[in-house]
Amino acid sequence: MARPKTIITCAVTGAIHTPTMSDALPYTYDDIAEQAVAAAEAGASILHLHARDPETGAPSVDPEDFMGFLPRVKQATDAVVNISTGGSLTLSIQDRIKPAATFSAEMCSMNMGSMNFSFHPLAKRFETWKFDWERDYVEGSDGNIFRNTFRDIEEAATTLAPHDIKFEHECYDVGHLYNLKFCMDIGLFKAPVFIQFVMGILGGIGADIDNLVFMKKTADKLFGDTYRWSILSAGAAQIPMATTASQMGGHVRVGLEDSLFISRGTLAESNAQQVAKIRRIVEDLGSEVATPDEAREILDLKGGDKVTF
Ligand code: KMH
Ligand code: ZN
Repeated sequence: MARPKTIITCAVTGAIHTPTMSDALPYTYDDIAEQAVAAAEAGASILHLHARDPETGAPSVDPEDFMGFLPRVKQATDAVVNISTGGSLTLSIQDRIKPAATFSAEMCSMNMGSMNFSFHPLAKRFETWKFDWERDYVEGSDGNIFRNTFRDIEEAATTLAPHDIKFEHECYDVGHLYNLKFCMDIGLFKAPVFIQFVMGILGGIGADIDNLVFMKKTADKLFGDTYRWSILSAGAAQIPMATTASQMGGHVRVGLEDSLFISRGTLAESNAQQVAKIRRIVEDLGSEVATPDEAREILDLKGGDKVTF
């Protein structure tokens, strides 16, 4: 039997937990558009996109900032655009879901639980900062809660339901899988769901193989064969965990949002470099990478002609 194709998602911009300390991380409209297109050309069939203020690099949920790059991405590639609803740790769910609703995206993220989501240890690594807001934001993350209550999730799900958007259910720990199951049981989300196992965030489950197997076994128990899954791991674990997951039948997410590195201690030059690396590994290990249209079929997406940008 042919092995199922692997969908590569690239999270190009980041914003929630990615300071701009690597010059490779895009924050202007031009750079975001160029890196997104290059990532698609390298083999990413889904582009997970955040916006940033093009002057300050700060996280933005202003639809105008998305308009700086979305039409260009759409024109230059047929990749699926997945708009973040994570925004930043300090924004309300109402503000965070505005871009996905405004542009009736094919996909958007849906964070499946409230949690500590901290990157304050990063503050110790830098002496100088590119932008004024970054030190306080990074240092202060030990006092923030990434708020995604059941009420928030319900509000996001019901507001976005008329747009027929496929959710990337971001599950940062085993309990989030149970949250998703509960939300499905009360009718907020329909099978088959697409689950992103998020590993290695301080506040969530650690990025190791035992934990991946546990997440997968729990998802099997809760959702049977009515789900698709992918993995993202923060920092140095990004490519090693994606490699393992791809061998277990999972899809993979890479991108500068979750790791600024291409290998231990070496900064990545671009998003496309990370995509090319995981693509090479997946193909060397005997799987094929899904095209955007194959990703649409696997995930049952509404189609790139149904978005409003
Ligand atoms: N970077 C991930 C760990 C979102 O955009 O909604 C979190 C994320 C959340 O992707
Ligand atoms: Zn994101």
